[in-house]
Amino acid sequence: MGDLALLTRNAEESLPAEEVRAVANSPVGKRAYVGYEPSGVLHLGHMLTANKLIDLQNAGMDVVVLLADVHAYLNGKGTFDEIRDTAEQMRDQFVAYGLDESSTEFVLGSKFQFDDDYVLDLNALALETTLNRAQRAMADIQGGETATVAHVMYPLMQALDIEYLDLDLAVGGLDQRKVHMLQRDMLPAIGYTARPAIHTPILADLTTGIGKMSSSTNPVTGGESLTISFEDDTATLQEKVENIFFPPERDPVFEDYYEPTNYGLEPAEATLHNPGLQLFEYHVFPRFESVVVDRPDEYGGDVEYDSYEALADAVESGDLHPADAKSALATYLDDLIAPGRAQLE
Ligand code: IYR
Repeated sequence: MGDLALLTRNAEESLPAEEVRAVANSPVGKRAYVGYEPSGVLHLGHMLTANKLIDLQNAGMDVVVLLADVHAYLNGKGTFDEIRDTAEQMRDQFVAYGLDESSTEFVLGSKFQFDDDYVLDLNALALETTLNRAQRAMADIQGGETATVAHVMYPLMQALDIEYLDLDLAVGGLDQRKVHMLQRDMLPAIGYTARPAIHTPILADLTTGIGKMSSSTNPVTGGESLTISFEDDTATLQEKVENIFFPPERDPVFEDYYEPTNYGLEPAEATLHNPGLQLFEYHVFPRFESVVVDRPDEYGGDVEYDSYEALADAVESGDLHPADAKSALATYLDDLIAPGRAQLE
Protein backbone atom coordinates (compact mmCIF):
# COMPACT_ATOMS: atom_id res chain seq x y z
CA MET A 1 0.00 0.00 0.00
CA GLY A 2 1.35 3.46 -0.90
CA ASP A 3 1.90 6.04 1.83
CA LEU A 4 -1.09 8.18 0.85
CA ALA A 5 -3.35 5.13 0.86
CA LEU A 6 -1.95 4.13 4.26
CA LEU A 7 -2.44 7.61 5.70
CA THR A 8 -6.00 7.95 4.47
CA ARG A 9 -7.43 4.42 4.59
CA ASN A 10 -10.57 4.24 6.68
CA ALA A 11 -10.43 7.99 7.23
CA GLU A 12 -13.66 9.87 6.76
CA GLU A 13 -11.93 13.05 5.60
CA SER A 14 -8.60 14.78 5.07
CA LEU A 15 -8.66 18.44 5.93
CA PRO A 16 -7.50 19.69 3.47
CA ALA A 17 -6.66 16.87 1.07
CA GLU A 18 -3.71 18.70 -0.61
CA GLU A 19 -1.91 19.22 2.69
CA VAL A 20 -2.40 15.61 3.77
CA ARG A 21 -1.05 14.56 0.36
CA ALA A 22 2.04 16.73 0.95
CA VAL A 23 2.68 14.93 4.27
CA ALA A 24 2.21 11.57 2.51
CA ASN A 25 4.81 12.56 -0.11
CA SER A 26 7.57 12.48 2.50
CA PRO A 27 6.21 10.95 5.70
CA VAL A 28 9.48 9.74 7.23
CA GLY A 29 10.24 11.64 10.43
CA LYS A 30 7.09 13.79 10.25
CA ARG A 31 5.08 14.06 13.45
CA ALA A 32 1.41 13.20 13.91
CA TYR A 33 -0.67 13.12 17.08
CA VAL A 34 -3.88 12.13 18.76
CA GLY A 35 -4.92 13.52 22.11
CA TYR A 36 -6.99 11.50 24.57
CA GLU A 37 -8.75 12.61 27.71
CA PRO A 38 -7.45 9.94 30.08
CA SER A 39 -10.01 7.31 30.96
CA GLY A 40 -8.81 4.17 32.67
CA VAL A 41 -9.50 1.48 30.19
CA LEU A 42 -9.01 1.53 26.44
CA HIS A 43 -12.16 0.87 24.45
CA LEU A 44 -13.15 0.62 20.78
CA GLY A 45 -13.12 4.40 20.36
CA HIS A 46 -9.48 4.69 21.44
CA MET A 47 -8.56 1.63 19.40
CA LEU A 48 -9.95 3.16 16.19
CA THR A 49 -7.67 6.23 16.28
CA ALA A 50 -4.78 4.07 17.56
CA ASN A 51 -5.15 1.94 14.40
CA LYS A 52 -4.64 5.11 12.37
CA LEU A 53 -1.51 5.91 14.42
CA ILE A 54 -0.19 2.43 13.65
CA ASP A 55 -0.81 3.10 9.92
CA LEU A 56 1.16 6.33 10.23
CA GLN A 57 4.02 4.56 11.99
CA ASN A 58 4.06 1.99 9.21
CA ALA A 59 4.45 4.89 6.77
CA GLY A 60 7.52 6.05 8.74
CA MET A 61 5.93 8.87 10.74
CA ASP A 62 6.66 9.60 14.39
CA VAL A 63 3.65 9.57 16.61
CA VAL A 64 2.80 11.65 19.66
CA VAL A 65 0.09 10.48 22.05
CA LEU A 66 -1.07 13.40 24.15
CA LEU A 67 -2.49 12.26 27.47
CA ALA A 68 -4.68 15.32 27.82
CA ASP A 69 -4.95 15.52 31.61
CA VAL A 70 -5.71 19.25 31.74
CA HIS A 71 -8.36 18.88 29.02
CA ALA A 72 -10.04 16.05 30.92
CA TYR A 73 -10.05 18.26 34.02
CA LEU A 74 -11.57 21.17 32.10
CA ASN A 75 -14.22 18.80 30.73
CA GLY A 76 -15.28 17.75 34.24
CA LYS A 77 -13.82 14.24 34.22
CA GLY A 78 -12.64 14.20 37.85
CA THR A 79 -10.04 15.61 40.21
CA PHE A 80 -6.68 16.41 38.75
CA ASP A 81 -4.96 13.69 40.80
CA GLU A 82 -7.40 11.02 39.65
CA ILE A 83 -6.94 12.01 36.03
CA ARG A 84 -3.15 11.96 36.34
CA ASP A 85 -3.15 8.42 37.75
CA THR A 86 -5.38 7.28 34.91
CA ALA A 87 -3.09 8.86 32.33
CA GLU A 88 -0.14 6.77 33.54
CA GLN A 89 -2.11 3.55 33.07
CA MET A 90 -3.22 4.54 29.63
CA ARG A 91 0.30 4.75 28.29
CA ASP A 92 0.99 1.08 29.02
CA GLN A 93 -2.29 0.09 27.48
CA PHE A 94 -1.48 1.79 24.19
CA VAL A 95 1.84 -0.01 24.07
CA ALA A 96 0.10 -3.32 24.82
CA TYR A 97 -2.33 -2.57 21.98
CA GLY A 98 0.51 -2.35 19.49
CA LEU A 99 1.82 1.22 19.26
CA ASP A 100 5.51 0.94 18.51
CA GLU A 101 7.34 2.24 21.59
CA SER A 102 10.41 3.41 19.69
CA SER A 103 8.44 5.78 17.45
CA THR A 104 5.79 6.88 19.97
CA GLU A 105 6.22 9.79 22.32
CA PHE A 106 3.74 9.93 25.20
CA VAL A 107 3.25 13.43 26.59
CA LEU A 108 1.18 14.61 29.53
CA GLY A 109 -0.59 17.86 28.66
CA SER A 110 0.30 19.38 32.03
CA LYS A 111 4.00 18.99 31.20
CA PHE A 112 3.89 21.95 28.78
CA GLN A 113 0.46 23.57 29.06
CA PHE A 114 1.41 25.62 32.12
CA ASP A 115 4.60 27.03 30.58
CA ASP A 116 4.70 30.83 30.39
CA ASP A 117 4.83 30.94 26.58
CA TYR A 118 1.93 28.55 26.23
CA VAL A 119 -0.23 30.50 28.68
CA LEU A 120 0.60 33.80 26.99
CA ASP A 121 -0.33 32.32 23.61
CA LEU A 122 -3.53 30.97 25.11
CA ASN A 123 -4.38 34.52 26.14
CA ALA A 124 -3.55 35.81 22.65
CA LEU A 125 -5.84 33.18 21.14
CA ALA A 126 -8.56 34.07 23.66
CA LEU A 127 -8.33 37.67 22.52
CA GLU A 128 -8.81 36.70 18.86
CA THR A 129 -11.49 34.01 19.15
CA THR A 130 -15.17 34.77 19.63
CA LEU A 131 -16.99 33.05 22.47
CA ASN A 132 -19.47 31.78 19.95
CA ARG A 133 -16.79 30.11 17.84
CA ALA A 134 -15.10 28.46 20.82
CA GLN A 135 -18.43 27.16 22.10
CA ARG A 136 -19.41 25.78 18.71
CA ALA A 137 -16.10 23.93 18.52
CA MET A 138 -17.11 21.96 21.60
CA ALA A 139 -20.49 20.78 20.33
CA ASP A 140 -19.39 17.16 19.90
CA ILE A 141 -16.95 17.00 22.82
CA GLN A 142 -18.47 18.86 25.74
CA GLY A 143 -19.40 16.78 28.77
CA GLY A 144 -22.18 18.04 31.03
CA GLU A 145 -25.27 20.00 30.10
CA THR A 146 -24.10 23.50 30.93
CA ALA A 147 -21.20 25.15 29.14
CA THR A 148 -18.65 26.61 31.52
CA VAL A 149 -15.72 28.95 30.95
CA ALA A 150 -13.55 25.81 31.01
CA HIS A 151 -15.34 24.58 27.89
CA VAL A 152 -14.20 27.59 25.86
CA MET A 153 -10.60 27.38 27.06
CA TYR A 154 -10.53 23.72 26.04
CA PRO A 155 -10.59 24.10 22.22
CA LEU A 156 -8.12 26.99 22.30
CA MET A 157 -5.68 24.82 24.21
CA GLN A 158 -6.26 21.94 21.81
CA ALA A 159 -5.39 24.27 18.92
CA LEU A 160 -2.22 25.43 20.69
CA ASP A 161 -1.15 21.84 21.41
CA ILE A 162 -0.65 21.40 17.68
CA GLU A 163 1.90 24.22 17.65
CA TYR A 164 3.60 23.34 20.93
CA LEU A 165 4.03 19.66 20.10
CA ASP A 166 5.55 20.69 16.77
CA LEU A 167 3.21 18.58 14.69
CA ASP A 168 2.76 18.06 10.97
CA LEU A 169 -0.60 16.31 11.19
CA ALA A 170 -3.46 16.06 13.68
CA VAL A 171 -5.58 12.92 13.92
CA GLY A 172 -8.92 12.50 15.64
CA GLY A 173 -12.42 11.15 15.38
CA LEU A 174 -14.95 13.20 13.41
CA ASP A 175 -16.05 14.67 16.75
CA GLN A 176 -12.77 16.67 16.76
CA ARG A 177 -13.55 18.29 13.40
CA LYS A 178 -14.82 21.63 14.72
CA VAL A 179 -11.76 22.07 16.96
CA HIS A 180 -9.50 21.34 14.02
CA MET A 181 -11.42 23.87 11.92
CA LEU A 182 -10.88 26.43 14.67
CA GLN A 183 -7.17 25.63 14.63
CA ARG A 184 -7.09 26.09 10.83
CA ASP A 185 -8.58 29.58 11.16
CA MET A 186 -7.13 30.80 14.43
CA LEU A 187 -3.51 29.61 14.65
CA PRO A 188 -2.61 31.97 11.76
CA ALA A 189 -4.31 34.82 13.63
CA ILE A 190 -1.58 34.58 16.30
CA GLY A 191 1.27 34.02 13.84
CA TYR A 192 1.42 30.23 13.62
CA THR A 193 0.79 27.87 10.72
CA ALA A 194 -2.41 25.84 10.52
CA ARG A 195 -1.87 22.07 10.23
CA PRO A 196 -3.81 19.45 8.26
CA ALA A 197 -5.98 16.87 10.00
CA ILE A 198 -7.30 13.37 9.32
CA HIS A 199 -10.60 12.33 10.85
CA THR A 200 -11.65 8.78 11.54
CA PRO A 201 -15.32 7.75 11.48
CA ILE A 202 -17.45 7.49 14.57
CA LEU A 203 -18.79 3.97 15.12
CA ALA A 204 -22.52 3.44 15.22
CA ASP A 205 -24.25 2.32 18.38
CA LEU A 206 -23.48 -1.39 18.59
CA THR A 207 -26.90 -2.74 19.54
CA THR A 208 -29.13 -0.60 17.31
CA GLY A 209 -26.91 0.60 14.45
CA ILE A 210 -28.44 4.05 15.03
CA GLY A 211 -26.67 7.06 16.51
CA LYS A 212 -23.14 6.97 17.87
CA MET A 213 -21.41 4.44 20.03
CA SER A 214 -20.50 6.00 23.33
CA SER A 215 -19.07 4.65 26.55
CA SER A 216 -22.20 5.69 28.47
CA THR A 217 -25.64 6.21 26.99
CA ASN A 218 -26.54 6.46 23.34
CA PRO A 219 -27.12 10.20 22.83
CA VAL A 220 -29.74 9.53 20.17
CA THR A 221 -31.86 6.74 21.60
CA GLY A 222 -31.11 7.54 25.26
CA GLY A 223 -30.59 3.81 25.79
CA GLU A 224 -27.67 2.04 27.40
CA SER A 225 -24.75 1.98 24.97
CA LEU A 226 -22.56 -1.05 24.51
CA THR A 227 -18.83 -0.80 24.05
CA ILE A 228 -15.98 -3.25 24.15
CA SER A 229 -12.96 -2.51 26.32
CA PHE A 230 -9.71 -3.98 27.58
CA GLU A 231 -11.61 -4.95 30.74
CA ASP A 232 -13.76 -7.54 28.98
CA ASP A 233 -12.84 -11.16 29.48
CA THR A 234 -13.33 -13.57 26.59
CA ALA A 235 -16.78 -14.71 27.72
CA THR A 236 -18.04 -11.13 28.21
CA LEU A 237 -16.67 -10.15 24.85
CA GLN A 238 -18.41 -13.07 23.15
CA GLU A 239 -21.68 -12.18 24.80
CA LYS A 240 -21.36 -8.55 23.73
CA VAL A 241 -20.56 -9.50 20.15
CA GLU A 242 -23.64 -11.75 20.09
CA ASN A 243 -25.73 -8.69 20.97
CA ILE A 244 -24.32 -6.53 18.18
CA PHE A 245 -26.85 -5.49 15.57
CA PHE A 246 -25.71 -7.34 12.44
CA PRO A 247 -28.46 -7.50 9.83
CA PRO A 248 -28.34 -10.29 7.25
CA GLU A 249 -28.31 -9.82 3.51
CA ARG A 250 -30.56 -7.15 2.03
CA ASP A 251 -33.32 -9.43 0.90
CA PRO A 252 -37.05 -8.59 0.87
CA VAL A 253 -37.54 -11.43 3.34
CA PHE A 254 -35.46 -9.48 5.84
CA GLU A 255 -36.80 -6.03 4.99
CA ASP A 256 -38.11 -5.68 8.54
CA TYR A 257 -34.54 -5.35 9.70
CA TYR A 258 -34.18 -2.24 7.59
CA GLU A 259 -37.31 -0.60 8.99
CA PRO A 260 -36.48 -0.58 12.67
CA THR A 261 -38.32 1.67 15.08
CA ASN A 262 -36.78 4.98 14.14
CA TYR A 263 -37.00 6.31 17.70
CA GLY A 264 -38.95 9.28 16.36
CA LEU A 265 -35.80 10.69 14.76
CA GLU A 266 -35.27 12.76 11.68
CA PRO A 267 -34.22 10.48 8.80
CA ALA A 268 -30.65 11.85 8.75
CA GLU A 269 -30.07 10.90 12.38
CA ALA A 270 -31.88 7.62 12.02
CA THR A 271 -29.55 6.30 9.32
CA LEU A 272 -29.07 2.64 9.94
CA HIS A 273 -25.55 1.26 9.97
CA ASN A 274 -24.22 -2.24 10.34
CA PRO A 275 -21.95 -1.92 13.39
CA GLY A 276 -20.80 -5.54 13.04
CA LEU A 277 -19.41 -4.80 9.58
CA GLN A 278 -17.94 -1.52 10.85
CA LEU A 279 -15.93 -3.47 13.43
CA PHE A 280 -14.53 -5.68 10.67
CA GLU A 281 -13.72 -2.62 8.58
CA TYR A 282 -12.17 -0.35 11.21
CA HIS A 283 -10.82 -2.79 13.78
CA VAL A 284 -10.16 -6.22 12.33
CA PHE A 285 -8.92 -5.75 8.76
CA PRO A 286 -6.51 -2.91 9.58
CA ARG A 287 -4.69 -5.24 11.97
CA PHE A 288 -4.96 -8.68 10.29
CA GLU A 289 -3.98 -9.71 6.75
CA SER A 290 -7.05 -11.84 6.31
CA VAL A 291 -9.98 -13.21 8.28
CA VAL A 292 -10.85 -16.88 8.55
CA VAL A 293 -14.43 -17.78 9.44
CA ASP A 294 -14.83 -21.27 10.90
CA ARG A 295 -18.03 -22.94 9.77
CA PRO A 296 -19.36 -26.45 10.06
CA ASP A 297 -19.11 -28.33 6.74
CA GLU A 298 -22.89 -28.41 6.31
CA TYR A 299 -22.90 -24.57 6.26
CA GLY A 300 -20.15 -24.34 3.66
CA GLY A 301 -17.03 -25.06 5.70
CA ASP A 302 -14.23 -22.66 6.67
CA VAL A 303 -13.80 -19.62 4.48
CA GLU A 304 -11.06 -16.97 4.30
CA TYR A 305 -11.52 -13.31 3.28
CA ASP A 306 -8.50 -11.25 2.34
CA SER A 307 -10.20 -7.86 2.36
CA TYR A 308 -13.04 -6.10 4.13
CA GLU A 309 -14.87 -5.68 0.81
CA ALA A 310 -14.79 -9.43 0.15
CA LEU A 311 -16.29 -10.14 3.56
CA ALA A 312 -18.92 -7.39 3.28
CA ASP A 313 -19.93 -8.66 -0.18
CA ALA A 314 -20.33 -12.16 1.22
CA VAL A 315 -22.65 -10.85 3.95
CA GLU A 316 -24.65 -8.74 1.49
CA SER A 317 -25.11 -11.63 -0.91
CA GLY A 318 -26.09 -14.08 1.80
CA ASP A 319 -22.98 -16.27 1.35
CA LEU A 320 -21.89 -15.47 4.89
CA HIS A 321 -24.42 -15.62 7.70
CA PRO A 322 -24.16 -12.94 10.42
CA ALA A 323 -23.97 -15.62 13.12
CA ASP A 324 -20.81 -17.07 11.53
CA ALA A 325 -19.40 -13.59 10.93
CA LYS A 326 -20.01 -12.66 14.57
CA SER A 327 -18.25 -15.70 15.88
CA ALA A 328 -15.15 -14.76 13.84
CA LEU A 329 -15.51 -11.15 14.95
CA ALA A 330 -15.42 -12.18 18.61
CA THR A 331 -12.26 -14.23 18.03
CA TYR A 332 -10.35 -11.44 16.27
CA LEU A 333 -11.44 -8.75 18.73
CA ASP A 334 -10.34 -11.04 21.54
CA ASP A 335 -6.89 -11.29 19.94
CA LEU A 336 -6.71 -7.50 19.74
CA ILE A 337 -7.60 -6.87 23.38
CA ALA A 338 -5.81 -9.85 24.95
CA PRO A 339 -2.45 -8.04 25.44
CA GLY A 340 -4.20 -5.04 27.02
CA ARG A 341 -6.26 -7.31 29.26
CA ALA A 342 -3.07 -9.04 30.41
CA GLN A 343 -1.44 -5.67 31.05
CA LEU A 344 -4.35 -4.59 33.26
CA GLU A 345 -3.95 -7.73 35.36
N1 IYR B 1 -10.65 16.63 22.48
C1 IYR B 1 -10.13 15.29 22.68
C2 IYR B 1 -8.96 15.28 23.62
C3 IYR B 1 -7.85 16.15 23.15
C4 IYR B 1 -7.37 15.97 21.89
C5 IYR B 1 -6.34 16.71 21.43
I1 IYR B 1 -5.85 16.28 19.53
C6 IYR B 1 -5.73 17.70 22.23
O1 IYR B 1 -4.70 18.48 21.77
C7 IYR B 1 -6.23 17.88 23.48
C8 IYR B 1 -7.30 17.13 23.91
C9 IYR B 1 -11.28 14.39 23.17
O2 IYR B 1 -12.43 14.73 22.90
O3 IYR B 1 -11.02 13.36 23.76
